[in-house]
Amino acid sequence: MNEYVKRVSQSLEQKYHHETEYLQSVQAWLEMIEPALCDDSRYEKLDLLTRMVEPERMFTFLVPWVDDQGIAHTCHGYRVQFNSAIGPYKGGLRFHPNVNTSVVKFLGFEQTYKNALTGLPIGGASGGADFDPRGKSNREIMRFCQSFMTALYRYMGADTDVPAGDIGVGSREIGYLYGTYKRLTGRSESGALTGKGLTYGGSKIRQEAAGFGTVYFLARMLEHQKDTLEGKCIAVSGFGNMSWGVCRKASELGGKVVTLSGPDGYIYDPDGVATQEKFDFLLAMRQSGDDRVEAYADRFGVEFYAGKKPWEVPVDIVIPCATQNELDVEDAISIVANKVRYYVEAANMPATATALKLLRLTPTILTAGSKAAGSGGVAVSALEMVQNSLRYSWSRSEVDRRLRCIMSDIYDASAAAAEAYGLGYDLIAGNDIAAFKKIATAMIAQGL
Ligand code: 2IT
Repeated sequence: MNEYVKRVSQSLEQKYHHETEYLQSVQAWLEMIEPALCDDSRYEKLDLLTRMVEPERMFTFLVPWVDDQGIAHTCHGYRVQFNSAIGPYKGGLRFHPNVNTSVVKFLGFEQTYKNALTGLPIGGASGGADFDPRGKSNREIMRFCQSFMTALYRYMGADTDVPAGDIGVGSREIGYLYGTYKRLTGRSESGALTGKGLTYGGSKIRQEAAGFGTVYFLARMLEHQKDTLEGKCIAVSGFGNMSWGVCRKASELGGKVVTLSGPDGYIYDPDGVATQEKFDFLLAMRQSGDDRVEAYADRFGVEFYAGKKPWEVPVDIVIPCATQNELDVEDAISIVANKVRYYVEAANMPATATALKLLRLTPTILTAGSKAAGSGGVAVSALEMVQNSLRYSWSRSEVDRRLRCIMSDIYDASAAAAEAYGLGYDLIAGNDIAAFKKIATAMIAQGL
């Protein structure tokens, strides 16, 4: 291993040994970008790596709120402003009980490199709270969002830091957050948050973008193999926004998503999640706040496997859409045994380090990482910011066309960088190297 990489990695490990997700994501990336380090002696001279793997700024705040029974609760809120080399901080807010400094730092780190290749001027950020939206009433959600925003509003803004949704934060939460931001600042600053509703500055296709983007990226991988989605079976995890978009676009292109999952287990639908009724049911299931996928099996009379993960199902394509580390080495072994041909990450860091290594090193499986394939959501967020600054709104087909071009460009940049560094068709390394070089160039140009 390169001496400089080793030093940076060891120093992080000493300082942040308890932040496992953050270390896992940074260490995997350091391994990927190593071949590009000898390109420019300034990377080391300016200690660029340290400044690229640690957040420029981060803060935590308390979020007190009162439930419907009048009982007070105190949650912990976070915002990580990771990197501003190429634009204002940009990234989602996650409301989930497992949110902590390690999770928001790993998300902010991945977001920085995900955003870099969209071709739009956005830096990287992430944040959220250890609030559990499960089973909460609408009024409780609103009060929580209002309290959260009173703590965050003075540190964000269209040219500073632009939050959006993530797990547990959808259009309803963005509405309450935006409404509170507007009251606190007295300004209709639509570019301060993305994922807004269509009646007050949101972009068409934003809701679909995460899943559509992943399938557009996958379509380029299939094309490279002179193959198509027609007749392919896909295993998907989760049943949120990302999964919903993947099901819709995959079925439009002739593929069939046969699994969905939740914390309770997974469902297997041999006919595919492929009708409007099923798409709508996913949204209703999500809105119920129950976080159980069994409801799908009850509704459509398909099998439900309690406590199991969908990776045991033999399919052509695997697309993890749920959350970090949802796929471990045993899952990877069954994916290999099932002769899966494409492994495309939609969620952030869905595989453990060993599981990903195993999948990448299996020559019959083509792999793509979430910093490339999972960037459709933030790409359309950036297009939402463009439309807000124009005080204009593009048509669905216009936004969709731009999203498809962006995903295609990310694919090309990843494949080209892999090729240039003699890494063959390693899209994950290619994507990390291309994004690294873009941010490094911007940071060097702007001085220390
Ligand atoms: O992981 C992601 O890209 C997001 N949660 C969306 C971030 C954004 O700013 O739209």
